[in-house]
Amino acid sequence: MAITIDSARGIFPGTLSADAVPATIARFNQLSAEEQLALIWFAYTEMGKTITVAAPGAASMVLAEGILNQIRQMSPLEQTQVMCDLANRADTPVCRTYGSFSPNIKLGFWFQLGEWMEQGVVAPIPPGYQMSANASAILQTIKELDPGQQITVLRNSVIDMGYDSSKLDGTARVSEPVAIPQAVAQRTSVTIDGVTTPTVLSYINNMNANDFDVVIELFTPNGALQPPFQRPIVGKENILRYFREECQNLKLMPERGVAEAAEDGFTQVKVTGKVQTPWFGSVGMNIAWRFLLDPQGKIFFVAIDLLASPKELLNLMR
Ligand code: 45D
Repeated sequence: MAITIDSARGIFPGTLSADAVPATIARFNQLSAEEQLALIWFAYTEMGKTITVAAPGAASMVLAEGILNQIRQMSPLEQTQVMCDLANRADTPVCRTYGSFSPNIKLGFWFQLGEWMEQGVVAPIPPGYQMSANASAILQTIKELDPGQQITVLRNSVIDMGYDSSKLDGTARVSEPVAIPQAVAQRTSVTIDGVTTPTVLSYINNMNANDFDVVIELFTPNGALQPPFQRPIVGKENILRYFREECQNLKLMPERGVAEAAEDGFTQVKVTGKVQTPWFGSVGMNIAWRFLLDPQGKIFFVAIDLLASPKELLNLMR
């Protein structure tokens, strides 16, 4: 049977990903907009006690400045309405602008609103606000997740807000400028216990150097990359755009892995380790990479999974 992207998605089927993340998001999405905002507020402030979020770079803030200043000028009631519109994914000018933002700009936008809510510049969650039993239960679930899963729930809830960007054809996407790759002299190179596959090492080292033009050449023309909890992104052009928009300044810290022969001369490689996002330098997310390389050593498929637990870092079984 010929290898397809669909069949590739099933390699290393014993890999347990953090199903609690999509399950929690699904429960969150059932709440009213007002409850969603309150819940995220409480989750975010609670998390802020143990992990610190880094302020976004100036370059990305400039891109959100227009709607941020608009919101700042509004009455408290209007401000609350705008935030509810975002949670409701309504079709309004602000929601359309937000929908055109890349994930990092969306996060930067909320980071600023959060600061302003704290300072009282933007309508806060009313003091003494009582969440419904349902929302409280979801908050409790979030508090019990590990930090890597908590920040993923938070990120995914923010990304889904605003007007659906897939309906925004014709509107330019707004994303951070692409930084130049790290100078060769400053680069680091990883070692992975059990894996010496050059393509895999080159993938990790060049991702860490933001050298996406090199990373993309490791893929087959019809290759695919599957981010956590997402459908595969197919084809070099789409993957390169994704790298530029969403993968700058990540820190990939693989620890161990296995490489073994697969059918048709392909090789499958599973690597586990930690990844840090520039947003939360102190959080090491538990990650698996599941690569399927073609006979020439090019990446036909790679899935990135957020693992269910640290125990999964040791699971290298087929
Ligand atoms: O609604 O090899 C308020 C890939 C209240 C690439 C708020 C990868 C109201 C290939 C608090 C104001 C990328 C897949 C909201 C590897 C309200 C590859 C604000 C993996 C919303 C390894 C909330 C990368 C705020 C990974 C400000 C796994 C929330 C990256 C902020 C993971 C939340 C990155 C933030 C993650 C979350 C980043 C900043 C999970 C950031 C999360």
